[in-house]
Amino acid sequence: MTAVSQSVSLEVEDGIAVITIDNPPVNALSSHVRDGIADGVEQAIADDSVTAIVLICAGRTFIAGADITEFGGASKGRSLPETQATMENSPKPIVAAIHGTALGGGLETAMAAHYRVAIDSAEFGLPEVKLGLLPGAGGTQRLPRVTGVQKALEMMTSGDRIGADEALECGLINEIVDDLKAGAMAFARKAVDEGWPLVKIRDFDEKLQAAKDDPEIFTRFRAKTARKTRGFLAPEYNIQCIEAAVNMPFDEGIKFERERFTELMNGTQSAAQRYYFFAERQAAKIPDVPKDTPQIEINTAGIIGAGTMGGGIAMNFANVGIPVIIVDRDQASLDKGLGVVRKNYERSVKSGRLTMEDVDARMALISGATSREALADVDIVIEAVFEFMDLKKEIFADLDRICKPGALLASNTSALDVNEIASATSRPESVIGMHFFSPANVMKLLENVRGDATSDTVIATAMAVGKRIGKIPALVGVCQGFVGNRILAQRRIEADNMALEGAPPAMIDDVLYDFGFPMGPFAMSDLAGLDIGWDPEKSTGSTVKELINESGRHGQKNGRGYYTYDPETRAKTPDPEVVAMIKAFGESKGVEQREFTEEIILDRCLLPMVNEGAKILEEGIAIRPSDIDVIWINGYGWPVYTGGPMFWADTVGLDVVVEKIKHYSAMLGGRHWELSPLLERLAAEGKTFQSMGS
Ligand code: 3H9
Repeated sequence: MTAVSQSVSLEVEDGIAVITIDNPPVNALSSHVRDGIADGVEQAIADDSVTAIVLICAGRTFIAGADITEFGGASKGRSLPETQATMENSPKPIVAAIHGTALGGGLETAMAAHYRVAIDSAEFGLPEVKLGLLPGAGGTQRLPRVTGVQKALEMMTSGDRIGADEALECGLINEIVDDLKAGAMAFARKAVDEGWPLVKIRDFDEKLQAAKDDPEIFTRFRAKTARKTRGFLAPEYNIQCIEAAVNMPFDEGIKFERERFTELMNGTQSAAQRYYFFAERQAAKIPDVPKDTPQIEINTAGIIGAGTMGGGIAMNFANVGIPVIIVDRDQASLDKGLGVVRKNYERSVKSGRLTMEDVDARMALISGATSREALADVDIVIEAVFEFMDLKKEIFADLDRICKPGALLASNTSALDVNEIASATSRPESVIGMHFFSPANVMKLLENVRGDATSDTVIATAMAVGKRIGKIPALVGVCQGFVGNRILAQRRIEADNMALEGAPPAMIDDVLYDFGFPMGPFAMSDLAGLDIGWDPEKSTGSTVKELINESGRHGQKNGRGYYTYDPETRAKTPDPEVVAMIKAFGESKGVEQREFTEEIILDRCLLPMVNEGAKILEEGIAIRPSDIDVIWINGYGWPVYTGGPMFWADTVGLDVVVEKIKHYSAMLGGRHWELSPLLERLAAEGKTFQSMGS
């Protein structure tokens, strides 16, 4: 084996040159990989004993894309298109041998080979859209030529992967092999022996014809995905590039792709999304809990409470094959809870995401019990009952008696003191908060809450099990509301204050919707139910909440809240009576009525969140600013293309943020406007949250 570059080697076996890329962890296309591939191909072409070339990767995966850490830096060595041209123009056939994930630039490299083979577990995708980008090395022009326009649209705007079977069916790969290297070499030999042509995807035009005949395909696709892609530039640019593939010759399409790619790469959305990519991975790292900390082996789980949360949490475990026991007080509650779980799964059958067999297999993993004694042998218990401290303490005392030593005991509390819950046991080191977000089977965020005594093993296990069940875990400390809800509460205070000062709730909601949130605070309250925590017996019209509930408005559930809801379509219309009711209440309390602009509303909603985030960092409740962003993006719908509250504040400029907070503090007062010393210091030093490192 000869080294071609620091990460690429070449070996000739029986007339086949095998070029191996070994650039851990994911064989990203660093400059030495791009140079190594091109040099390796050139050496193989020059070697008369070589008849064909196989491109393969060592380690866990085929090339997973461009090296994202190189983005924004000075370009070094050959560009990926140059390397691809060397491959595509090779007079000897090149076979890409794929395992793991061929993603982004990795798939684009494979598409510049003449043939592709893969093992059956391999996956393929162009996930650039998730980084606010589009495939910038010919992917937008080659993929639709292979898969047809509809599939390319789906793959490139979602960034989702397809499996080897689907790739074979649509022509993205030529064969599925059992033994990757031997299979690829045999394929290459056959290509030579049988004189197969040097296939260049750039020359395929057949599969573009359907879209040429039906140009409306793009209009329909845009309409269908508009809601999901709202605010994002990258999905629209991906679509435009596929349109270019249909309407322009290949080389012009490549030029169009390059221009659009460069524009996205230099824009703030992609900067935010690339930042988020690393932030999510960083959140998994706990500075004082080493990577090799021993973990509890999780083979079985128990959930206390068969309500919406409990059922949703149980689904996460069943989805990855972990048997789970749900405990509730009586059979009727259990039956009801399990019925909801089944209905949720059946909805996935209707949408084509699961088969009926999948549902049966998952339901078979979920059992019910009416006694907590059933949890004696499980490895992890997650309590998901109402937020009453006394009830939680009673449950944890019982779990302490019942559960085997070493079991992880978690509470799904969204605000209560995990230390107090742990104090009900003789093993506080085993207790941790695991705060799931509703609906728990859908929402990605998991706030793991470490108590004072929580052991490293329990923390490491909660983080790992979170990842295993498909969540994005972030570790936080104990305080009222933890990170997510504590910040949410600040936004709520200001939203309510603005409503009392005369800003219509719908105006406030619209500003946040336009910023990129899925909905504003008032629409969110209507969805959750306005009567949560409202007691009709004790209601005296002394708060806006009481007034609204007393008027018979309880939110979406009865079609009337801050908005009125169409019973058929659920479409919402602002309710002028509510606006008047809140305004009159404000005036009766002597609240000064003000004029509002979009900028003022946005400032008053978002700046207290940033300020609170800074206080959370000062107190050590969050490990790093980027964890706060991960929490807000995954738990509360903060638009990822602005990077989360802390990244967004950096882009606004912390000096501007501080100045505005001081202005509002002087004008409005209130604890949430008291400037965080950390924020003030960073601004004074001309620094950013990102400069705090991690
Ligand atoms: C692109 O290709 C643009 C082209 O079209 C244009 C070219 C001109 N670069 O996720 P993991 C690191 S855009 C650098 O925990 P997993 C990651 O940070 C790219 N580093 O593992 C982590 O580091 P650490 C299109 C990367 O097994 C470590 O690898 N491609 C890259 O759960 C392990 O990662 C993508 O967007 C990278 N490209 O998942 C694919 N990728 O250990 C992005 C990963 O220090 N990558 N790292 O925290 C992924 O989706 C997942 O990493 C993958 C593995 C599925 C591959």
